[in-house]
Amino acid sequence: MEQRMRRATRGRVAALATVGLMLATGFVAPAAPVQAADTNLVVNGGFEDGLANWFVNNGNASDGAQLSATSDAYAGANAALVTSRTTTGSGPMQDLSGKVQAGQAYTLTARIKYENESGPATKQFFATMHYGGATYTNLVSVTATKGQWAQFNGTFTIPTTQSVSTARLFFETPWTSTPSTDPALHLMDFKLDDVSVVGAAPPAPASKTIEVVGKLPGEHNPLIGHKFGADGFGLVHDGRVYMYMTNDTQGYAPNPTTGVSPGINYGDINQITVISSEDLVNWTDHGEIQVAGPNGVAPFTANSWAPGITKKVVNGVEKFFLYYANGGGSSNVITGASPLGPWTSERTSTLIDGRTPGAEAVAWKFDPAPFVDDDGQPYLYFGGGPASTSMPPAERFNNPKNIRSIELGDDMVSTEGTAAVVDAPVAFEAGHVFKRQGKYYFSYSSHFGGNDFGGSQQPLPGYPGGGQIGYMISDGPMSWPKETYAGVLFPNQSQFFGAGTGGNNHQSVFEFGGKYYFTYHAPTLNKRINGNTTQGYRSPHIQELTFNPDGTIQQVVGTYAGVDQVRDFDPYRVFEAETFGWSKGVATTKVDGSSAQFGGAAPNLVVRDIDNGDWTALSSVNFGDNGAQSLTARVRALAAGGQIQVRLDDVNGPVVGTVAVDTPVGQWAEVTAELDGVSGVHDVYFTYTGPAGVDLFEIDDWAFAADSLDLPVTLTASTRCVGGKAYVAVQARNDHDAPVGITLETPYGERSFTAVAPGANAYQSFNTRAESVPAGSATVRVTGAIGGHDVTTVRTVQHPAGTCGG
Ligand SMILES: [Ca+2]
Ligand SMILES: [Ca+2]
Ligand SMILES: [Ca+2]
Repeated sequence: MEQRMRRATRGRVAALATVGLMLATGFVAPAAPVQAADTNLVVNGGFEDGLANWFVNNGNASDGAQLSATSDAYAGANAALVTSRTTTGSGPMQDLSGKVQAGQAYTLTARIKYENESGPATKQFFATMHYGGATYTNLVSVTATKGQWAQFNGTFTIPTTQSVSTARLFFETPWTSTPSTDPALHLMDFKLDDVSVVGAAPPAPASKTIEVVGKLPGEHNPLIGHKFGADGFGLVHDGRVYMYMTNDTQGYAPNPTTGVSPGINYGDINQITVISSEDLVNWTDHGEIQVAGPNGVAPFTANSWAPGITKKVVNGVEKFFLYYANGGGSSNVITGASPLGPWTSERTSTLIDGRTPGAEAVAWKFDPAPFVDDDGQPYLYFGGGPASTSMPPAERFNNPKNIRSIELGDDMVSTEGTAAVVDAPVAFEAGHVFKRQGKYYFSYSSHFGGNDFGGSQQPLPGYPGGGQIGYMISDGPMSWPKETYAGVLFPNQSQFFGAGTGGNNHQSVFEFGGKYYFTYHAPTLNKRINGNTTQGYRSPHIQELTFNPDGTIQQVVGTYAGVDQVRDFDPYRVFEAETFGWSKGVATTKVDGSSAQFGGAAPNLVVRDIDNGDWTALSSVNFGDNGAQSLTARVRALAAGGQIQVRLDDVNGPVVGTVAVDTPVGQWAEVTAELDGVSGVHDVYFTYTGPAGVDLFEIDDWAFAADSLDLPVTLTASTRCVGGKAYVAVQARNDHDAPVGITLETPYGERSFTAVAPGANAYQSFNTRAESVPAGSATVRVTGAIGGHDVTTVRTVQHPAGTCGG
């Protein structure tokens, strides 16, 4: 094997820096190494999917070529054709980073052909790996005869010392510095087909699962403990609160050994995380919306920070409009058919950018927050960052005039008119508006001060300090002079959560069930993972918002306790297993198919990374007076011997049922367990047990079944003779502790009774209009309520034959 170094014409320092970063996370074997079968690491090696997964080697700036599909294939319908090569290294490339491993041996095969008439009779080709920087290694070579398919077929072993965090396979001709002096010899076109690299399966990616209990039982902040989420924006719809958040988990990469992740990199974030709750304590994970980036809903945007959402009926259809910051330079919107999508982009360029009238001087055209007024007129608030340097430093700090309000079009995806200044004191970012009792409230995050102002500046008396949430009260949604400033709504979160929790914040306000709530973020989960050190990964929090009689707001105090649970959890339905009050050691992942609870348009997730000792829990579940009879779970066993224990009120509480996950490994199935003595209101812990060191199973959804609810009733039926006719007499005594309705049905007629009191009878004697009646039965329907549930009990009662005068 020949190894050589080349001069990288650019990017070497950056590439090496990346290698260093990746080294910290990439090289620790999974906890339970399994001898996996050899795997082909090349995707679309036969080019039957066209050029998918292939591109032209671009390791040096001078590299370049045209890559196309050709029907002149060695096998199948397609091969790749490379033309217009500018260097000997200019050839088809596929990225195998994260797949090949140091110290492993691989077998490489491929077919190659060249046909240029002016080319040599034979030509050597290399399959080469670019390990980043200037490190290239020729793996396998073949000498082809012009016009014939030649076969690469060889093995290579990656040295144990080789960094493979960047590993890109490509095909080339032998290197020469000035190939253009004889292009027919060095830069010929060639065709490639049937590429494979077979060897050990790729290593499992490092786990992102949060192993600590990040949300402590009994506490309601942070909202979730199994992932991060920042800049939360609350939307109330159809009895649920939806929280849309910047996906801080996207770049989270804890070192497998130290557990510490590199600091957050906002530039990595192009997804928005969605969770929802009907009680503000048990939150369902709806996963991430791939908003931006090449595979995003709006691929013309790169980032998706600081979401803001609202709903509006447009052309008779209720739609959901999700606004977000495309980095600092612009803002955009995507449209949802429901709060959970599906999502589409009605635009092909950003909504707010340097062309937006009135926004030209705004440094950061980000943090878009929508607001729809009672008359249906929509507005958007956005902006932030350092103010114009043309201002005197003190004014620049105190009244930067860097936030804007603008009218949205009726379609919600366009703006109208010119943006107006929001003159918020010491404003920096995170504008938001809500309306209460005819007044408009604008809140925002204040500047941290420092070097933006050519020296330290002091806020004017009454103005907010650094990194606080201030607010203003106005009579109009577009009128925000500095005089409308009303004070600090929320100090910096570090005041409440201590060391390591400072930094930026971003708030929203929503009304739910007659109360107002304030959302903010704090890196409290990050802090619980790493002690007092945090790396900037933020978590969503909620506190109640309380108003004074004059409409001003009482300053919010951040607590781990959070807000009260607004209603008990109803267990008697199918609900997603990715719904947690609290959890330990689990993660979630999106799966194909729709949600059993939220319907066909909604994404569905499952709970994964379930190890022995992990658990999930629900807060304040109401089983009713009659209680639960069974629990059914939809599960996929991943190992034999897994169990789900159902416990009440504590992770070590009494076991009231055990579900054996004894279904075939790898298949989704339903498992059920009988429950014993579960009634009333309890926290419910699902504790997971089984063999150590392996993932036990995944869970999709749960359903509790209530004890069969029967209304107690005592029935009698007899026959008698009146006036020469046979009668069937039916009597039903209400043995329930509340009034019930009773209907008595016979072939000879029926009669209904309402509100039959406890202990009272419903009685009717039905005339058969015959001298005799054969033995038969009557049907009795009893309707009433048990533990708040409407119940109908249907019973039958036999009567004997009867004859008059016989
Ligand atoms: Ca092929
Ligand atoms: Ca786990
Ligand atoms: Ca699910």
